[in-house]
Amino acid sequence: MSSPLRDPDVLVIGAGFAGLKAIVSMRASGHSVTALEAGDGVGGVWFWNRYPGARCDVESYDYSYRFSEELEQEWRWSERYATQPEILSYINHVADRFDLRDDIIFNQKMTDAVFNEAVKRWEVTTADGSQFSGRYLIMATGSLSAAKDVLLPGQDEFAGEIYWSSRWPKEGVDLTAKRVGIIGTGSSGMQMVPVVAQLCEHLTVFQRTPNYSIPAANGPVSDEEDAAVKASYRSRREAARNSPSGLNFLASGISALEVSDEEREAEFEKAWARYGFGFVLCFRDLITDEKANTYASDFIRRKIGEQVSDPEVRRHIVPANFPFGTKRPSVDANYYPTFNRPNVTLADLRDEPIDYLDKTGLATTSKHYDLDVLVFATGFDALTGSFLKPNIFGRGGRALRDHWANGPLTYLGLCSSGFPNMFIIAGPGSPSLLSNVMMSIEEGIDWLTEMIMFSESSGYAALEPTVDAETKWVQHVNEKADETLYPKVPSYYNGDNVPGKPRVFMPYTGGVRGYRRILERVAANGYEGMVFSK
Ligand code: N01
Repeated sequence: MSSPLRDPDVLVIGAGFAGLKAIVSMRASGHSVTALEAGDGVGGVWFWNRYPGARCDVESYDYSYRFSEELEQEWRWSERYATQPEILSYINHVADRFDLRDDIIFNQKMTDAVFNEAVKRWEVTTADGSQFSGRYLIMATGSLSAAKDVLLPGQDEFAGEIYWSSRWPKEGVDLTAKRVGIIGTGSSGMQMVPVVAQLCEHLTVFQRTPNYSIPAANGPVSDEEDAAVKASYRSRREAARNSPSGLNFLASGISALEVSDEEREAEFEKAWARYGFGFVLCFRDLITDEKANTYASDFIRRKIGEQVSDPEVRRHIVPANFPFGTKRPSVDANYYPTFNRPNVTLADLRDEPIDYLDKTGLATTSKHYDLDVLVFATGFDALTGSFLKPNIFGRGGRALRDHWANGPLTYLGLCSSGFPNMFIIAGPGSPSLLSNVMMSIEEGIDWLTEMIMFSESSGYAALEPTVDAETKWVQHVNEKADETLYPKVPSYYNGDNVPGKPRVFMPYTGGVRGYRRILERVAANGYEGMVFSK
């Protein structure tokens, strides 16, 4: 095994799904590559988010690499929705199978990246002071990897244990006979609650905004199902590539408004029973038309209510006042019935906001909850956090933080003007979090690799988007978003969950297929919007 280069052609930051794919593609295109990874193993979010119940809410066969048919054929998923340990095993398998560790340096958290214009190289410093450089910098740092900072009054006083879902200890946590509190009811909280409730003595769930969730309908994958997927994997991947979301669901072409009540109800029942996250696609206008969405929201509220026996809990837990899907919905396994257990309490923070923590627990404005363990499942500085936490300086010493002060500015969600040879994977302005992110990662990196090859074969040393192309792309992202209900609702898509963050809708809503067509057109036109320099 050779040691990774300190000054390769390409520096990749992160060794999660995107970082590993970047190594594979950069090697294949003849580049030397080194990935710097903050953790001591591969996996990115799947390395850190080891909380009880963590699993993927995209189907395993779709949430996996498509770059190697051999890999597709040899890996055997055990469940429709894979658990975090299974996904981490898969990522480790990929790293081993393709000898990717040869090009990864672990325990290296990037703190600074500076573009040296004289030599046209990115100079990177990590937390322990180590220095690296690369002609290209690929930020494969993830859209949901920078945990949101939440500090409650008196947090230091609490004598119990505090954990974060996004940094769960590798060695696990013994919750037996403990009084546990979980703050947050997004996907992480909702996945954790049913599992933790079975492990601990008592669980209190501190909920601020009740969200919508669809049942996962998870289950083991039979040998017959596995064989069937593997026999037609290419067509499955093609269908996903040509869908709006990159999931294995084709969007319905039918409006929820143009069918009878009975037909609509039947379609909702079908989606509820099987589609999971794909519920959003069961009619074409659930995210664009308020009336269509109201039908879906009412249906889901009814279904949620039916799972909860206590009318008082039901009153608090059924989401209201915002349309289904506009804030990222969850896909759950037994979340709502968990509140029928005698050892589970729901605390509604809209009625009783958190006041402070003290030695023995958490006080809301109306009650003190005695706790041994407090878990923060409070989410992420989504889409921009992992790019803006490090100090990144582009041409003329301009900070990315300043360039993005009023919201992220990208061309195609892949690069930013003034930051030559720096590329971001599944970043703001790409379908990213509105898609099967595995699809967006692979498509984005394939396209970038082609563009780099084009640039080099034409004798160029640096490339970046023009200001004009970037401005028009951001405008287009906003216009597409304005055709939907997304911008109307507080969510992390809009930056609303982080105090002080500019309110801008960040992902691209034009769909995986629509986005790819734009990428193809840009490439066919000689990478219009990019400026290449010798
Ligand atoms: O984070 P979230 P998450 N006081 O931001 C609450 C992906 N994911 O880690 O809505 C009290 O969704 C906050 O309340 P509110 C998936 O894309 C995927 O759960 O802001 N409460 C909310 O309830 C997901 O969408 C999988 O009012 C506070 C919760 O904390 C994304 O990651 C699995 C608070 C945060 O929810 C993020 O999910 C897990 C405060 N100060 C996650 N601050 C897969 O299956 C926040 N909250 C692939």
